[in-house]
Amino acid sequence: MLGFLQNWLPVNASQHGPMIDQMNALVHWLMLVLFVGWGLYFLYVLFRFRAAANPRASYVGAKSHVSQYVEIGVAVVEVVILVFFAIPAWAVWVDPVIDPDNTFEVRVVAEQFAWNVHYPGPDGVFGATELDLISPTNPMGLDRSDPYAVDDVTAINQLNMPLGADVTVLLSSKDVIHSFALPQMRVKQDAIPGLLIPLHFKPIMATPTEARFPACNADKTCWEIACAQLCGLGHYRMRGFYTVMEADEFDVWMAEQVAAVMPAQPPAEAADAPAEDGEVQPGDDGAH
Ligand SMILES: [Cu+2]
Repeated sequence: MLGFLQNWLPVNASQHGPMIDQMNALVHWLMLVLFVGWGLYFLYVLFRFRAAANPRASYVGAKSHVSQYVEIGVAVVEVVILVFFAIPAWAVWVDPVIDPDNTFEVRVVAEQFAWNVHYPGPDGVFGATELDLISPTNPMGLDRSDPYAVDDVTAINQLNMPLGADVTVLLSSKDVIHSFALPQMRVKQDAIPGLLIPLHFKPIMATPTEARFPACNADKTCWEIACAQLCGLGHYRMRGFYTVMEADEFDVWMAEQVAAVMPAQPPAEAADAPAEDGEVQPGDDGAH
């Protein structure tokens, strides 16, 4: 079944992905059994209670208690599945073990109809954001006067992340409910206004060149951030892209972004800056 489904599934590029696919295959098996079983039962009932053999309706109905016992049995099985399997599995899923030395945090804020991305920068702390500061040129409302915000990097519809890191996406929405879907990561989570929802996964495969924006459009190999929840008239064009980079490639890219947003340093401070940044961002050489 899994092999059959994989004809249509996108490539699996996250650590937990195989488990999702396995579950998907099990659910398909279950549905196949139910479909065939109920289909056969339907045909039996059509034949058994056909009008030609039953000219008068029966007003007595079934007298045996079999259906009652079957229903109780089904209820017991469902309680067991819920309490002993589903709830423990959910607890593991929402509270994953994260390697503290290898985390990568990013904020994603959905809006009609785009994905806003906010990286904390080399200091690892997200700068303050203010509703009043939101504008077309500052869709996150980032307050650059906050010391933590000076090195922050923002982007629209393009999310980059390092390979092999424990990624946490802090997801929220500005307006309506959207759904943040990364098919290759087997990740899908509603973005809900007023809530900050953490989402964990670990990319185990770098995005191949042919799947990187914009050349991927022609080959239909893009790794897309799809909005998986009908969110308004422009829902169809709420399309972002994401790229998993090798860790050193990501560091170089991030250093370039930070250099672009950091204000020009006065000469005295500029002398200190490369040494400070050099430890955090190995790819930062020559940026100042
Ligand atoms: Cu949307």
